[in-house]
Amino acid sequence: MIIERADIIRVKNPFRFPFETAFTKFVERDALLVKLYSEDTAGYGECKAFFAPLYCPEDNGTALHIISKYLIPEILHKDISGPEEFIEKTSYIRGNNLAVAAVENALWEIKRKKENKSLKTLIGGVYDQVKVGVSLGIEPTIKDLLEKIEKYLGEGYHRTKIKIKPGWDYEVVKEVRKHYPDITLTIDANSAYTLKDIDLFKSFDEFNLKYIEQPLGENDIIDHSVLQKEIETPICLDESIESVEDARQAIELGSCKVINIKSSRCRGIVESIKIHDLCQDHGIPVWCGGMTELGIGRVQNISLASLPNFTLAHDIAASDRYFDKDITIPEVKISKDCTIAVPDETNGVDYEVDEEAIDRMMVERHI
Ligand code: OSB
Ligand code: MG
Repeated sequence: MIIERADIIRVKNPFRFPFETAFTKFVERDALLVKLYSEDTAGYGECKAFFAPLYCPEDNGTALHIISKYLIPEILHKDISGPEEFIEKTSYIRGNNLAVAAVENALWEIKRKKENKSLKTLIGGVYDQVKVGVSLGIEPTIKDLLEKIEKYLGEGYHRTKIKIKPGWDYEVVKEVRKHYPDITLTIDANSAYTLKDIDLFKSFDEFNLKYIEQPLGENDIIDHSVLQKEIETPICLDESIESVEDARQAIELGSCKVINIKSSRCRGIVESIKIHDLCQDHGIPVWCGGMTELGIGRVQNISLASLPNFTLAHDIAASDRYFDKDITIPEVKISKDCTIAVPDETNGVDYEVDEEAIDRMMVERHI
């Protein structure tokens, strides 16, 4: 495929409600979109970086720099066979996984359109539907959180994840468990703790959590392996896993029993499939993480989650979990049993990019 043109579009889409994590309170999705044109098709990739380097070292500014200075010149007016070759050609670029993944994701879109296949078919997905959970932020009060939980349980979400941070942890989880003794419950610390907090993590064992997501340092696998040996509850790594090598080391050290795969954090779908396969070989279940993405990223996540070892509920909520208006037609909706249908050639499920919505949300365009 020859890439004839590349646009980078920055959009802002307000959240319906603020979403607070251990590292910041989000009020909107500020995102870069990469649009690649090839002959009569175009494909979008959504960059999952945020407005500041809070979740990982990248932000929208670094991603814009890396995409425009290094990544687009590797493909513009060049004949490239597809996402795998792009990943190979750009392997000299250290880190900057969110930037690389945005371009890689756009190349997958072009590839699937040219071959008239779904992403699910291209990557070997097996599920027709994927099960979804909800990630709930830190709220002003426990009462507010309980109301949110009630709302999303009412919508049928299969797993409830609550964000924790120092000062919003044990008592909150205890109260939630008291009200909902039987729901599938998980917590996500986004790296807000250290091994000094080991007693806190031991105390969570009484709550029968499905897993505890990323309790310790964002690059750490050593302390996590110590912690995992001290607690019953499985640890799920998020931030710490950026490559199949990270996953191999974490599995060998016993640093986790579950992994959350975000294709963005892992440099794209090519590397994510390798992580998925490795985890499958080692009996480590995976699920698809979220970055409060817009519809373009959301829809790709649905397809990625159709791989066989994605057996736990995903952070792929409906578009209306975050937004009044999303950028796909149709928007992502959940069915009554709280699953989302995976687009493929046979079921007629397909999403288009809503160019008008993008135009309305656009704040910058780089051509
Ligand atoms: O750690 O999983 C995370 C959102 C932003 C950054 C990191 C995380 C999250 C979420 C929300 O938990 C997941 C979603 O609904 O997209
Ligand atoms: Mg997480």
